[in-house]
Amino acid sequence: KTVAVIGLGYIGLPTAAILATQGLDVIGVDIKQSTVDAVNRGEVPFVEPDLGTYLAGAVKQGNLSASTKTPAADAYIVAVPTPFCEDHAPDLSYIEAAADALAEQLVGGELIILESTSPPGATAHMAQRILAARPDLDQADERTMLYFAHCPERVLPGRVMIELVTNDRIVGGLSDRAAERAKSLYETFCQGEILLTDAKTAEMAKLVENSFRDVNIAFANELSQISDRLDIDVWELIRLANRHPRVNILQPGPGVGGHCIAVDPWFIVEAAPDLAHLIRTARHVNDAKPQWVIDKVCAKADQVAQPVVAIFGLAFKANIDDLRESPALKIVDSLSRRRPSAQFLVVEPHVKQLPEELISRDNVRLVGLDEAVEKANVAVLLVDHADFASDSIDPISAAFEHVVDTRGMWQ
Ligand code: SAJ
Repeated sequence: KTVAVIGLGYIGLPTAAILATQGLDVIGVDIKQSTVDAVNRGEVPFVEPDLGTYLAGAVKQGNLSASTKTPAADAYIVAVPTPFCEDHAPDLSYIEAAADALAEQLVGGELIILESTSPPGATAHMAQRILAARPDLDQADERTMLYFAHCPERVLPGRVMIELVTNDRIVGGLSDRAAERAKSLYETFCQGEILLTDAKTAEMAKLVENSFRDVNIAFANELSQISDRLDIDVWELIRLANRHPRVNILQPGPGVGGHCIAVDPWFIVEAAPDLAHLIRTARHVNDAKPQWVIDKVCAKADQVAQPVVAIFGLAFKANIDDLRESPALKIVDSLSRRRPSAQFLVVEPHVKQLPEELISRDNVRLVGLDEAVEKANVAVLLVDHADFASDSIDPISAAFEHVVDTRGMWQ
C-alpha cells in the first residue's frame, strides 16, 4: 500500500516517518525543494527529538522518499498549514492547493485524510472540491468511490514521536466506511484508542482541545495581572488554590505562542461569532499579555541610569528551538524599539543566531548565560528553559537591580 503525505512539516514528516518504519511505502510531498532534498538525504529540517532516527532509518530502508510532485497513492494524508487571514477567518488555500494536486492522480477507491487543524466543515469542503474536479469518479459506484476522513493531530511539539504512538486519536469520516478505513491506517502505529465519529465533530474536537487550554491560560494570565496590582505573589496563589481537589489552574506567562493555541480558537469564533464570547475574550487576554510585560520592563529599565537588560529565552515555550509566534520575540522586538538607548542581551541556548527581525538591531545581541548574568542590571525571564533554573542563575546574588520573571521560575 502506498501512502502519500502532503506537507512535510512538524506533523506531516513525523507521520510519514512513522508510517514508513511500519513497512508502508510512503512518499512525502512538499512544495519546498530544500525540505524534499533534506528528507531524501534522511535529514530533518527542524528540531524534534528522535525524529532523526526514524527518518534516517525509513529512508535507508527505502520505505520513504520525498518529492515536490503529488504521486498516485492508495491513501493520502494532507498535513498542510491552516493559518488565518487578517480578519481571523481561516485560510484554506493550502488545503485547496493540496486537494487540487491530488485530485489529478485519483482513479477511485482512494482514502483521503485531512490532518490539518481545520474549521468545522473543511473536510466536506475539500471533498466537494475534489469531486467537482473529478466528476468522472461516480460516487454511487463502489469502484470509483472516494473515502474522506478528518484525523486531527494532537501531538505536543518536543514529544511528537512518543505522543504519535501513545495518544488516543479521533477519526471522523464523511462516511462510516471512510472512518473505518482511516482507523485501519492509523492502527499501524497508534497504540492509543482510536475513536470514531463524523468529520465535523472531529474538526471541532481538535479546536475545542486547544481552546480549552487557551481559555485556561487566559485565566492564569488575568490572575497574574490582578495579583500584581494587589501585590500578591500569583505563583504562591495558584499553588495554594490548586491544593483544592477540583481546582487546577495553569501557569501565567508572557503570552501564548506557537501556531496552534493562538490560532485554533479563532476558527470557533469565526464559525459562531455571536456565541463565542468567552473563547474570543480569552484570545484577547492572551494576546494583550506581551504588551503588559513590555510596559513593566520599560518601567523597570527607566529606573536604571544605563539599562542593560538580559532577556532569558526567545522560544515560544520551554526547551524547544521554535520561535514561531513567540511572545518573547514580540517583547524583545518592541522593547528594543521603545528603548533605543538600552542594551538587550538575549540568552537563547536553543538557537545559534538571532532571528531576522532582531539581527540588525544595534542594541540587541545574542550572548551566553554567563555574560548576561555578569553585565545586566535588569533581568527578564520570558521562557522557562531548564537552563535558566535557579541552580544555574541566582537572580538574588547576580548584580540585577530589577527582575521581571514572567514564568515564576525564580520565585
Ligand atoms: N502556556 C502558558 N501557560 C501554561 C501552558 C502553556 O503560558 O500553563 C503557553 C506556552 O508557553 C506556549 C503556549 O502556551 O507559549 C502553548 O504551549 P502548549 O505547550 O500549551 O501547547 P503547544 O502549542 O505546544 O501544543 C498544543 C497542544 N494542545 C493541547 O495541549 C491541548 C498539543 O497537544 C497540540 O497537538 C498542539 O497544540 C497542536 O498542534 O494543535
